[in-house]
Amino acid sequence: MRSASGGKAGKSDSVRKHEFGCNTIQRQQHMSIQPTVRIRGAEVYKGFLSPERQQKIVADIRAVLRKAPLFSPVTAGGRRMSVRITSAGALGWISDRKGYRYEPCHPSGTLWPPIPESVLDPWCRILPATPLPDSCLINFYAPGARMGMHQDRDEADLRWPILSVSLGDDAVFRIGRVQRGGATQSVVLSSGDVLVMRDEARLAYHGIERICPGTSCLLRNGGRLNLTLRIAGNRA
Ligand SMILES: O=C(O)CCC(=O)C(=O)O
Ligand SMILES: [Mn+2]
Repeated sequence: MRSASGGKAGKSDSVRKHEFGCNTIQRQQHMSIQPTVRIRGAEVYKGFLSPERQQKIVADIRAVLRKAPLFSPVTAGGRRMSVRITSAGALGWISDRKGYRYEPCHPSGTLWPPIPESVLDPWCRILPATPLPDSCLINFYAPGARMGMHQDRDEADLRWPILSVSLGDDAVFRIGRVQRGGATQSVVLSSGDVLVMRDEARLAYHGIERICPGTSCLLRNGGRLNLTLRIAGNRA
């Protein structure tokens, strides 16, 4: 029995070596990171970033903010948003009286700083086969700030995923359907959680109902930072 299967085992061992040693697609599938929970198709990776990685990202984002300070955007209708924003990368999202769009420069006229490597790390680990993002929108929520239900649809190609990193105080994230209105579901996003919206969830309406002050001591003065990595421009 042993020797009979030994001969066969020798052959299948080499097949297995080929499958897991040489076939990149199978290796990626075999090793892919699985979400903790899915909500309306969006993937939530709870506790994905260790406290050390979170601290490194915050330090790197503080350096970005020194070059590209947070600002309070207004909508085309003239309503001031409660979140303050800025960006890193080749393109940054802005909103003003002319509407929503991506721009190569901060409103001060300087180019957005590059996206720090520490921020790219979760993208590379969760989405290894996807080209690198060219935009990182940085949202800062002080207590009381929120973000209304919306779709992310200002990017040139809406098929690419969006990956969002939560840092600091907890937030109640709400997600509905691709059509406006109807039932929604919510999940609490805590510091270090990563959320990915792709495939059927890519165009789902979503928003931040509220943040929960005092739930994290990552940020010296409290509040919540959210980083969304996007492929905003055209990719060949
Ligand atoms: O703060 C969040 O978790 C969501 C942010 C968001 O949806 C956006 O910036 O488009
Ligand atoms: Mn969004």
